[in-house]
Amino acid sequence: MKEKIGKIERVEIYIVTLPLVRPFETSFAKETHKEALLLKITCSGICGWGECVASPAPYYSYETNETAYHIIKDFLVPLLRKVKNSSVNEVLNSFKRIRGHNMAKAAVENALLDLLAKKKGIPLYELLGGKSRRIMSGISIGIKANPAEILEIINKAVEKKYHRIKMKVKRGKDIEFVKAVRREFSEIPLMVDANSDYSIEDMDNLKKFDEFNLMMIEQPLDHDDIYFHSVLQKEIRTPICLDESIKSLKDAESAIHLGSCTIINIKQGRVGGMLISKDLQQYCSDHSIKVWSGGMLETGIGRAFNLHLQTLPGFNLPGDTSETCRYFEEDIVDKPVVLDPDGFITIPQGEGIGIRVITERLDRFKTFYDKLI
Ligand code: OSB
Ligand code: MG
Repeated sequence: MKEKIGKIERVEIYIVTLPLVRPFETSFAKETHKEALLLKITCSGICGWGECVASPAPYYSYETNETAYHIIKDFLVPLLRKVKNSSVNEVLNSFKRIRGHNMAKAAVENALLDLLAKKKGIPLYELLGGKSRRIMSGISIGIKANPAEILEIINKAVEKKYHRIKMKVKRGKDIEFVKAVRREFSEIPLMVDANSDYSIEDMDNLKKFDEFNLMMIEQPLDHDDIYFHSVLQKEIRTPICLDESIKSLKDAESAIHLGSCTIINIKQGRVGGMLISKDLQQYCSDHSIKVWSGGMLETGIGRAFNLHLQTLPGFNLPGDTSETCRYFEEDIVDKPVVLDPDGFITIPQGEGIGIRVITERLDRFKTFYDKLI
């Protein structure tokens, strides 16, 4: 991205809190609301939007919306203030001095890319070098009290033609639950996500997943582990997909060289943005590692970034991209994500991310606001 950004006129932060249609439970938390930090950057009267994928609590990653606010306000925005004739790449390079905090950095990068695409009058996927194509869909089902509840959700998803089903598992809510699903749905593309609930001592239990013909098991071991996943992958047939453990290109290189996984869940927020995601996808392609785009229960803004990302070559597995109505009754954007009759999702075609924020809803769901420039 060599294009100059121009003088930044305004940077605003909103935190919105949206009720979830149903609580979302993982091995680490049960969420009833989505709290999202949104960033709006205005330049020559054009505004770009970004969404930070952090949560209020540091259970998925150490970042929270509060730490993201701190990093954006006290470190990233001061660097943005210096921008007069810099390109997006130069700005992102200046961010490298700040260690970690990928989610905060990604939110700023998101807004700059949306802004740049709008300035050029092109959709974001075109700016990224992606192709206009419909993308595949997939749902992520939270942990439920019993298998019957999961079966009911899968029934509806199959009717809607979702391309794959992911179910969350944790110790004690795993093998029997998957067995019950496979009994009813012997053929559906199915995978599980453990969000780091197991340790290498659980090897014997993890081997039991092998009989269910799963597409993959996502992040079985520690959130920052790479080595023990390589030990596990040698013992189980089910392909391992890493999520939490991959926060940079270097992590991916280590994991691939060690044989810790054959699939990577690329969440653009977790790895620090769309551009690094593109590099990561290319690196994985070069090393025969499959990738797909994960999700973080994003509002329509973050969801749009995930959609555009998946137009890049290499995103050939269905990800965690599902319809807005599975999460929110009212989103803050004008175009909810909906499935076509064959289960595919059409990319918004306007300039930038291709969707607009509904001001009235932003105001109604806003729980915090600050003007940083
Ligand atoms: O591990 O992929 C995950 C949601 C929040 C935090 C972590 C994860 C998830 C999901 C949901 O699985 C994905 C989505 O539907 O947005
Ligand atoms: Mg995951």
